[in-house]
Amino acid sequence: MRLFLALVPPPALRARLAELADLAHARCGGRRMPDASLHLTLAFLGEVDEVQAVALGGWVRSLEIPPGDWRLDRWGTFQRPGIVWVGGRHPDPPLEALQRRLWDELAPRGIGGRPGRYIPHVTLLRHAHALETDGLPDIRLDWPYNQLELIHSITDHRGARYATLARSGSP
Ligand code: 2AM
Repeated sequence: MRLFLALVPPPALRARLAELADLAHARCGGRRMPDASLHLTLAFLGEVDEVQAVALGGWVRSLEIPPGDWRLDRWGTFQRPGIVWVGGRHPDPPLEALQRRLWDELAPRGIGGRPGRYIPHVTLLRHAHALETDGLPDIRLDWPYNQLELIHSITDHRGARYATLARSGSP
């Protein structure tokens, strides 16, 4: 099972991100993320077996995460695989501390793959034809959060869809 830990946007923010995805798609093409799939990955865990997934679910439910507020105020792109995203202009210390804490707790649970550098981002497009974000509107959005989710990425011929396995602070 391919799993990751993520923040899921509150409904009003999801709607705003969806509008931005539409604008970006009109300009850059590619594959727009479905509204229901918009998220911020905190840690990509990769492939784990079912026993590990159950244990990770228990751990996630036991987590209390400090409430935070992430400012989204920039567009960005990754060359491969043609990702257009929105994220923060400045580093966000509480978000980075949360990401570090998660990896500190994942390592003893047998999960590797801690990234050298964490770039918090919300993917809006994949396989964009043009990685050009000039001309897209300025952004200033706030993402209040107090919960993270353990999510299963299920891939089939239609692409990936996501299923939440556990939420923090909800035993
Ligand atoms: P992306 O949006 O930048 O592609 C589910 O696939 C989530 O995990 C996505 O947010 C994706 O990031 C991220 N992800 C997928 N593969 C990854 C990898 N090898 N390393 C880090 N993050 C990855």
